[in-house]
Amino acid sequence: NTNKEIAYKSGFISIIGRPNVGKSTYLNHVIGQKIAIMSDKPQTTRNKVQGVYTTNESQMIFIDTPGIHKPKHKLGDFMMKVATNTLKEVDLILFMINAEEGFGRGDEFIIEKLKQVKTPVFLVINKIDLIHPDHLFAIIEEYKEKYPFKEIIPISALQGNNVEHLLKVIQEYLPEGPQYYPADQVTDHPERFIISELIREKALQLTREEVPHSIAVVIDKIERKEEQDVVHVMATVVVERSSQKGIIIGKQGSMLKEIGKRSRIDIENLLGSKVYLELWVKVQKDWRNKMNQLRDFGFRE
Ligand code: GDP
Ligand code: MG
Ligand code: K
Repeated sequence: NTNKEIAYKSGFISIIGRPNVGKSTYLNHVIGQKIAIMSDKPQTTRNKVQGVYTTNESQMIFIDTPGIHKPKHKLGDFMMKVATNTLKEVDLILFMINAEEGFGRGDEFIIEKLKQVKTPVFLVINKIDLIHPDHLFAIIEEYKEKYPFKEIIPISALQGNNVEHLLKVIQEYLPEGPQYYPADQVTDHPERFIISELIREKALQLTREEVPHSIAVVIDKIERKEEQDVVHVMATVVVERSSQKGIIIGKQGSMLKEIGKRSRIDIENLLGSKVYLELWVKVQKDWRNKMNQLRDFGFRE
């Protein structure tokens, strides 16, 4: 049987690394256009960014995981938790370093985190255009000792050297899977994931063991009304049974109101602006089978 069909592959890829190693440059090169991430606003630098790269053979959903460095600010612990969970749930991690810089404490911190997850990790040595080839071998030898990287791939994100090769190797590691996003979609709202996690966290905190961890929060809309300086967020809490829906809503809507109030405060901190939050609850039997790991990525059917 020579007519074997080649299965479509897809997966989530987290790009981590110290600031300025070239993560955004790499993503922009791959995606082929600038991704609007409002990165000049300090409060958004800790947010997750997605770029989606789609071909006939595969779809790669890239995730920048900024929370992976030093938890200093108010949302720090939560961000660390989100970041570590993200690393667990993705299919592949790209740990990017700058070939010109030596191994530092930031790298040490990241490697400690990598040791806590089972996800395969590539070492991506960026900015090779800036170093002598001999130096590359020394870097590879040094990093081999620190962590069992599945692959070690030198690139220049700026000049595009080896970027295609890296994509090929990434594809080899992706599982069979569907095309999650339309082919023309290159980026999702960067705050989407964190906002859904913030709401999910409040729902779980307030309902305790009455509602299982299987609830999901889907962000339906994030809309910035410039003239009013308010961000309108519409989100749906997805539960599996109508009894759970009752608990989430509470007496005369009191529980949902409290979930909304606490979430709104955190989202306002995150976005640095006033937020109008509209929360809905929906029963969707067996959504886990359908949405599986996607819930955490704010996927919407
Ligand atoms: P990030 O903080 O990891 O997202 O890093 P950026 O993508 O913002 O890149 C930081 C700086 O490094 C920018 O000035 C980039 O132009 C530069 N840079 C990124 N990749 C390369 C590369 O491959 N070679 C060189 N020479 N510079 C690069
Ligand atoms: Mg960046
Ligand atoms: K990062």
